[in-house]
Formats: sequence, structure tokens, C-alpha cells
Amino acid sequence: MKKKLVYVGMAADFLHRGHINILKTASSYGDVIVGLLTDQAIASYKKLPYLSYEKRKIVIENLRYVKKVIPQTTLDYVENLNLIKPQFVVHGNDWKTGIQKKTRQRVITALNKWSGQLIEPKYTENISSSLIKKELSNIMSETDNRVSRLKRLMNSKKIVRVLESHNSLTGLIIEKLNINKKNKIHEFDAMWSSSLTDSATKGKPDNSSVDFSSRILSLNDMMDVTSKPLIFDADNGGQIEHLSFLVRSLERSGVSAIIMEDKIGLKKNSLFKNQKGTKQDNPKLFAKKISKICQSRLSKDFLAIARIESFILGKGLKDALKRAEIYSKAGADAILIHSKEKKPNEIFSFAKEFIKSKSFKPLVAVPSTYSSVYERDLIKNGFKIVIYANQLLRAAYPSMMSVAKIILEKERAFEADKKIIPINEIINLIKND
Ligand code: SPV
Ligand code: MG
Repeated sequence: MKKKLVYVGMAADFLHRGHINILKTASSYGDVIVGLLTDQAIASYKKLPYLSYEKRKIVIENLRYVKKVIPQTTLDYVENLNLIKPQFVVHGNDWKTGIQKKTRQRVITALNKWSGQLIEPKYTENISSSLIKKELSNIMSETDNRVSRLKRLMNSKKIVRVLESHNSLTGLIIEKLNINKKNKIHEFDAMWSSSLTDSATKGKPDNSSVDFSSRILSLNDMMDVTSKPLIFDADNGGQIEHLSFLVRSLERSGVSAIIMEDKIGLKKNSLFKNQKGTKQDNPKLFAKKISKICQSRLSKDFLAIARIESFILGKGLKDALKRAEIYSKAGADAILIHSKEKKPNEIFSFAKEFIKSKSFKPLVAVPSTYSSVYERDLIKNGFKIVIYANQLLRAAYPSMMSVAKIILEKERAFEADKKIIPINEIINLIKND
């Protein structure tokens, strides 16, 4: 007699005895088909798994309780259930509440169509998920893994959300902060080491007076206490002869991408109104720098991102598109199209044309001046990375100024107390474990 089919959906990033309990129970009902959640499916509602789909698949399909593994491309089971029409679905009873409650309801409705049954073994307690998570964060901050993570995020998420970090404390905000919005976890995916905010933190102008060694020291501080990927703002990359050493240092520190802008001469921040005296590089020479990065990197997962400054310097769309073609052919993995307009029209007009090209590469936006743009509109227009490039420093400075002023005015600190967090909170923020 043909055995009954049992469907089990799982992410199975780190297999533990809770998973085994589910699969063992499932196999007592018939042949087990595991719907293994793809990276995209998992990233749609929580963190990207440590292991890629292919690696997780190898583990699961070799378990003796499992007959077959198929991809489950969404958090929702219904598509796969309609395809297989299993007599049983098995899932731990922990999904009755929380983020997966709706998914469970839809499974029940689908199963009802062919009188299938949902089996919910008791969730395995005491496997100490906090212990696993702690281990996981150690593994995630391993250099190789961190370098590759940005590329994996780009392949798995609609848009990779990046926030500026200028010290370890801001790195920790990016690392830990998340909010639950409509049953999806929203968080920042990566850190941006900004030349502007790193220089400002050191009290220096954004004109490359803070050299790369010093920039790398600051980012190493952040790397010590975080596990998320970091994108490095390399200004124009410096001299081509020095680039391979910069790439080597960045890769060794666990950086995932370098962004290099096509300007020459004394560096000026792109958001300054007056760009007089700033020149764009010859595109062919800049392309050589991109190729140099590609040749120097040890891992193909370390991304070379070319930043086009045509709009900043008033050169217009045609120039930007011509450069995008050249940079893409030279090996750029993505293109940052910069703009200091109040609206994103300029960058969207660029995206609309570039998307038609055979050389199209994922686009990066830095919405500092056009901050009203929503992520959903960037996604619609072909953008894959959004960098919020300076907001944390802009938040910290006025707050510190106002507290310093209060102390000066009142000649005591009491009045400032209600504007600042208690000392206890600072102590708890940085735990020594
Ligand atoms: C930075 O954050 O340093 C940047 C982005 O390069 S911008 O300030 O817009 O030039
Ligand atoms: Mg910069």
C-alpha cells in the first residue's frame, strides 16, 4: 500500500533535537516531504539564516526520517500543500501564537479541502535557544561569513537596509534594534562606514584628512562587537597603486563591500552646494581602479561598488549612463547613483534607462537630501541597497549640545537628567558577558 504523505515546513538553520522530534513524529505518519524554506522565504520575516539553502538541504535530505526535500519559497505553505496534497502536516505547537499564527490558519484551511490533518507535537523545551543564538552570533561574526553576507542579503531581500555607524555604540544599535511591523521583523541589515561621519566624529573635515589606517581602526572597533556586514566608503579609493593593500586590509577586517566614487582632486563632500574645483575622473581611468579591486580581492563575495557623481557635478543623465556602462563592464558589482536633489526623480530617471541595459547592475541609493522617498519606491525602481548615510550622527550631536547647554546655564546637571538615560541603562546596554 502506498504510504501517506506528510509535509513538514522548516528553516532548519541549526538542527537541534526539537527538529528531530518533529521529523521523527512526522515519519510515524508516512513519507516525510520537507518544504525547506529558501533564504528569500526566511528573510521575508526574520534574519537571513546562517547556512545557505543548498547547505541546509544537504543536511536535511540525508536524515533517515526524510524522504524528500523541496523548496518552500514563501513563509506561506499553501502553494506547496496544493501541489502535494499531503494527508498530514506536522509542526510544533509553538506557532499557535506569534508571527506564524496566520500561516497556521491558512494551513488548516488548505488541509480541510482534502480532509488532511494538522499534527502539532509539543514544542521541545529547554534546548536553550539563547545558547544557540549566542553561538550563532559568534559564528556570524567570523570574518569569511560576514564578508559573504551582504551578497547573500542582496540575493534574498527586496532591499538591503544600511545605516551609518561611526562607533561601536552606533554599531550596536544597528546590530540589536528591531521592530515588529505587521508580524514581520524590521531591522537594519548592515552598517555604513561613512567618510563624512567618521571624519566629523574625529573633528575633521570630510576631505580624506582622516586616512584609511585611521578609518580602518574605527571600523575594527565596530567589528569587535557586531556581526552584521559593513560597507566601506572609500572616497575615490586613493591611488590605484595602493588599492590592493586597502582591499586586503578591508577583507581581513570582515568588510563586505567597498564603495568608490569617480572624483579626483582634493576630496569634497558631495552634499556641499558648492562643488567648484571638484572634477570627475576620466571614466576609463576610474574603470581601471574598479578592475584593480576585482583583481585584488581574495573573495568574489567582497563587492566592488562604483559610485557615479555625474548628477552631483551637474553633468546629467547621459554622462551618468555612459559611466554606468563602463564601470559595469569593468566589474562593478553594483552602482551607486548619487544625487543631492530634494526628490528622487534624477536617480529614478537613471534607473529607468539603465535597467534596459545588458550591463545592468543592482543599484544603490543614498537618500540624504531626498529623504522623503519610501523604500518601496526604491525597490520598484530597481534599487537593491539603501544607505541612510549620516542620520545617527545628526541625531546625537544636537542632543549632546542641548544637554551641555543646560548644564552651563543651570550650573548643575539636575535639569539635564530628564533628557538623558539613567546611568543604569548605560551599564545594562553594554553587558560584560
Ligand atoms: C558619506 O556618508 O560619507 C558619503 C555620502 O559619502 S555623502 O555624504 O552623500 O557624500
Ligand atoms: Mg563619503
